[in-house]
Amino acid sequence: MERLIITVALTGAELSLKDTPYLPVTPEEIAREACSCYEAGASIVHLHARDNAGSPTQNIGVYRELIALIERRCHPIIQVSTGGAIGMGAMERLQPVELKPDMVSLTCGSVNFGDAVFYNPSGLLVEFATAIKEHGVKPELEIFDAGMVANAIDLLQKGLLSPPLHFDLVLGVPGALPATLKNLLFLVDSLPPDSTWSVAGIGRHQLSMAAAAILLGGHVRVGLEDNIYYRKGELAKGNVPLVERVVRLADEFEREVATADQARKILGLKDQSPGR
Ligand code: KMH
Ligand code: ZN
Repeated sequence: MERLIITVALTGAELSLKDTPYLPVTPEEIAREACSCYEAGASIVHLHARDNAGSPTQNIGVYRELIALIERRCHPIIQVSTGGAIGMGAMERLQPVELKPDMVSLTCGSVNFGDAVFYNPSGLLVEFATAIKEHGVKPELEIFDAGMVANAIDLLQKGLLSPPLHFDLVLGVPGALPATLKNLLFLVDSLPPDSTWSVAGIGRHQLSMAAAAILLGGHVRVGLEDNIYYRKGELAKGNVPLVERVVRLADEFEREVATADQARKILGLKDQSPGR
């Protein structure tokens, strides 16, 4: 089996220190956490930036500072969110693509997100995919619900995505596709041939979905953005314990963990991001 790529989603945009005191918030904290996770075995860091007040921001300057702080210490694959936070406008969300990070996330459709709606209509998808392609960045296609795979294939057929595609199957968001093995298998079966994929189980499903992906030959995303607990009733003391647990699981199943360089090869990324 291919080596296992571990992505860590460090902080997200929907959580605050009220949810967990272990959330990295300032650029310095996020950068330190990113490199601790890299040392622990994560090869991709999925980034959301925060402003001085700790609120989510897609400001290009804040992302520039955050990426520079990380790259001063360590060299993971940098994946910037274009999802931003619920309620942000399209142009606001798209800003950091101009930094030409190694990867950006691209959610492939609208979806209920608890009581809110994460708004990604087809026109926005075309606009985002066009900008991502023009900047030469590899998208990670975020799939929260089954119909989103069809939307991704539509973008592929429009020539806005370059195969092989990389998907992140996000299962267990309240209002979206539940995190079951059947749903995971169904999604994996519906991906275009030669695609790579990871799974992000939300909340208590993070561990079971990670184990399934290790066994199925997929890749794994963990981190506080998706799950703040280590086990029932016990907060994870940061992202590192969540990454370390996946490394231990992979070791038990004799699946080797990819370094960032090996992950770059698996994903077809250039050695170093251009333009930064
Ligand atoms: N914050 C969520 C609304 C992404 O990073 O691309 C969406 C999100 C997805 O976090
Ligand atoms: Zn995100």
